[in-house]
Amino acid sequence: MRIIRYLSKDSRPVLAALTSDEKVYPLDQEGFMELIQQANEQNISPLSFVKNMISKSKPISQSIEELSLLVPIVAQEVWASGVTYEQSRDARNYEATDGKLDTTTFYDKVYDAERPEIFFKSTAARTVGPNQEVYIRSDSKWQIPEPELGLIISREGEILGYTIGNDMSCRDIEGENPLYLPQAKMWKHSCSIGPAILLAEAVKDPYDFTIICRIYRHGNLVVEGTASTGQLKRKFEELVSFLIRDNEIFDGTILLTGTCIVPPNKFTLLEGDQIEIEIPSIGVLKNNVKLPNKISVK
Ligand code: DO4
Ligand code: MG
Repeated sequence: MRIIRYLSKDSRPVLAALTSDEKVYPLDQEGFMELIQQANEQNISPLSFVKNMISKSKPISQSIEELSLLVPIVAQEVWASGVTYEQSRDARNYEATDGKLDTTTFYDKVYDAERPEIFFKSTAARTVGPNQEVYIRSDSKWQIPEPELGLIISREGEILGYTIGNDMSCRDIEGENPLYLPQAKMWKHSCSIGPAILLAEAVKDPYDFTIICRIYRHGNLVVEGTASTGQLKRKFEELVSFLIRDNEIFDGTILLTGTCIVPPNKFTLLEGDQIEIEIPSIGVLKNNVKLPNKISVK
């Protein structure tokens, strides 16, 4: 069972359940966390709560493709884990050593350390949903999408659901100096989330998600990669426990779990590219790339 949000004909956001046969049932709740709270109040699981509600209603006539989808949860904060996959460690080493790979780095260290890398990625205002534009920076020449599984977590750190995230990143800015990480990771429209939240209860093995990334330029497929959350070095609970340690997070915080697909080193995103990130049981997150008002950097 998945949860989505879409814009009604009269431009109101609607929360809805999306069943495995792709039927859409509007729900009464305003948002995902309200649904979780009401299920808790009734002492039943979110999945049973949603099943009860849709058993008493009818699906809408439109298909999911016909809907104007919104970000499935308006998360006040999005956090992200880094260097949780070998592929990311190797790519970070490549950019940090100017492609020479002649020395070990702090990326090797963090990959093996007990403490994971966790950084602040986005706020609700910077985050976009399905079919909205993600932006590239005007002062970077090496930009990529980072396709990642996202965890939706409660303030206590319970994993409530899974979604797809794009941690847009600038390889040259981060490679120049790790202290530039916030600029390499966070700017307007640098994070995309969606199209749905898969309820955690509906997932047998979260280490068995396939993640696929496709990038199209002028309609041609120019990058394609596939990976599995089975390649993750850490456990999701471990990442969450470090995020909430001595910290206070909001209900419905998103934690991205790191990238395991890196486009070829020569590749950079350009305005007009189309990014698709697919996790088959969740959906396909599609975003076009835009270079907003270019400002000249001296
Ligand atoms: O160290 C930088 C962040 C890496 C990252 O975002 C990732 O591995 O997904
Ligand atoms: Mg990342």
